Amino acid sequence: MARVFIGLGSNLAEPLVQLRGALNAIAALPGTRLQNTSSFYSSDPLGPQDQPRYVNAVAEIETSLQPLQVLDALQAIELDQGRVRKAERWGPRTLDLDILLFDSQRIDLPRLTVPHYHMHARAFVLYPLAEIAPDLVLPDGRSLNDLLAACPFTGLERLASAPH
Ligand code: A4P
Ligand code: MG
Repeated sequence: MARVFIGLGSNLAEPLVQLRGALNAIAALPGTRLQNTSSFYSSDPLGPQDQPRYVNAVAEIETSLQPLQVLDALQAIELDQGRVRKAERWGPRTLDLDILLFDSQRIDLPRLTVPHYHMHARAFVLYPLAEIAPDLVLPDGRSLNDLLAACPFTGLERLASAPH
């Protein structure tokens, strides 16, 4: 079984509903157990500013699926929840599911880069991650605590509503 962290994000079509739906779908994947979910966070959009705020969260799963099988499954959930891929980079989306970490593997395939390439500097990834895995160390040896120290808690708001 691999220990995998997934970043969830949405800023269209009722983001809280999107994230809850995604968590249910992830929990139902074959060979997979949803171990933990962070709080939901409201976050300033990164990228184009003429889009709504995001809701972000991080989930931890245990899975017997291989990395590309997890990616396929997450992309299927994105499509199922109405995601339309647009050309605009970092534009609004109903649901974005990113594989942040897959055990301590480093993966560099055309379709899949792990750790996710920008996770080390994104508050909306690091703070939810720290809630559920405070002692985490990345494959390159950097600790989550060190990354957090360099990443201010700005533009983030922890939401009171429970993830489930
Ligand atoms: N891909 C490669 N590695 C991975 C991975 N580790 N996990 C490939 C998931 N996918 C991975 O992704 C493009 C391709 O990346 C996929 O086909 C997959 O094979 P995408 O989801 O279609 O495109 P994207 O998400 O628009 O692109 P990108 O560059 O991944 O965007 P990001 O980095 O995910 O940023 N602001 C706030 N506040 N919160 C957000 O969550 N998200 C984005 C999107 C912009 N601004 C945001 C947020
Ligand atoms: Mg993505």
